[in-house]
Amino acid sequence: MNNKLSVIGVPMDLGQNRRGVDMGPSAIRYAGVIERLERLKYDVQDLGDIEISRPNRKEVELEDKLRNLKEVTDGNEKLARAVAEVVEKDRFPLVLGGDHSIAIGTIAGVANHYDNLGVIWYDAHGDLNSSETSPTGNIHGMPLAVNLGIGHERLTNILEYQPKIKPENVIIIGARSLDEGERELIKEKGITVYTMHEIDRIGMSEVIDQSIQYFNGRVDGVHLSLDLDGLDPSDAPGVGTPVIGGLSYRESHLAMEMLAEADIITSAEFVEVNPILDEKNKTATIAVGLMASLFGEKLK
Ligand code: HAR
Ligand code: MN
Ligand code: MN
Ligand code: MN
Repeated sequence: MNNKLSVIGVPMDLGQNRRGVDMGPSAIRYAGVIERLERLKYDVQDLGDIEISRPNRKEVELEDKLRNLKEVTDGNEKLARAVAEVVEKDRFPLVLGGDHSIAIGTIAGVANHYDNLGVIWYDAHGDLNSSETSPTGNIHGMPLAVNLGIGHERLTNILEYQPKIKPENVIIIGARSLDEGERELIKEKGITVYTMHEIDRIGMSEVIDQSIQYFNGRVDGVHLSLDLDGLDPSDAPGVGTPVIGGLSYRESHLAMEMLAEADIITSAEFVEVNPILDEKNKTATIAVGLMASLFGEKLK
């Protein structure tokens, strides 16, 4: 693992309609992320937060059926540039959300440094909607599609290249809430998905083993995009769109430890922590625990 980490916070809550997720980076810092990673002997640089401009209007605005398109685009452009700079300095970018729309910027900043970037999308949702299929107009339900080059041109073309990633290099883990259009896209593109059904049948250990094997020889880097709503709401209550029947803290912890052991993750983001909806910062604390495991913290 790269021993130099750069942490970037993204106080973004405009990709959906519940306020509070913009405080995610503060909650995660409060839960001790920097100190915890420093204890693991990393050179940790905290670059602070990307500035997200608030929409100057009273009512939410839909542009081309997309909520807050301008602000989400602008924020992601800034994030993409900041992340690209980190990668160019040979440091590991660790991005703290913020709603999941920020994966548009994170992956834009990372993907052009690789020929074949693999992506693990750890999430209850597929985030494969576009304005045509989205039931909500919320951009946080679209970032994986955008990274595949599907969606509004202003989003797909951030940093002026597209697509960012290939469908055969994506693995979704934890899915249990997929919209009709998302299912169709998964079929059409042949995207690998481990739904809760498969995870229950074969176990997380096998899921991660298979994922590591699948990526081996196929990709030259792996980005982990971890949406805390992939976890069950009993473990991670502080998220905007909780879905019951999710992954436990234990399964997630095991997944992170196995990824650490395999040493395949080259960039990561932890998103959708909403401290307003949380119980005593439990979700941010769990996020930090998962990050520590991902970066090699061991019990013995
Ligand atoms: N699929 C629904 C939509 O598009 C819900 C998306 C919820 N998204 C997240 N990201 N929290 O995973 O609106
Ligand atoms: Mn998501
Ligand atoms: Mn989700
Ligand atoms: Mn651990």
